[in-house]
Amino acid sequence: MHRRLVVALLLGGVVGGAARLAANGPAEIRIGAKKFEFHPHKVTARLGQPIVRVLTTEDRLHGFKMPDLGIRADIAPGQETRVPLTPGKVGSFAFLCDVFCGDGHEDMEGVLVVEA
Ligand SMILES: [Cu+2]
Repeated sequence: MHRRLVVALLLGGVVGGAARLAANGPAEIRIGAKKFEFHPHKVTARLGQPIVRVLTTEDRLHGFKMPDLGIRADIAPGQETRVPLTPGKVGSFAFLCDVFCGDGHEDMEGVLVVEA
């Protein structure tokens, strides 16, 4: 009798946890791109907590590259580019535009800070 109650409580906990995860989902971090900046250019995330970068552009095609994490994507006008990530290590990770977009292209960069 007692044992059945414990099992029921455990199952209830698991189901409840799954529902909460589904309801919340990964945190969305919106990053806009335009000549020649990302805004915000500094974003933060927590170690082990899933995020989705939602990338948009206000003017033309840009790129989104994170060399340290092996991530790259296009940011095209009129679209949202969704880039999921579950940070696996603490630190600062640069992102940059890798589609030449004009004279200030080389300065178009930002940083993702992953905190413990
Ligand atoms: Cu560029």
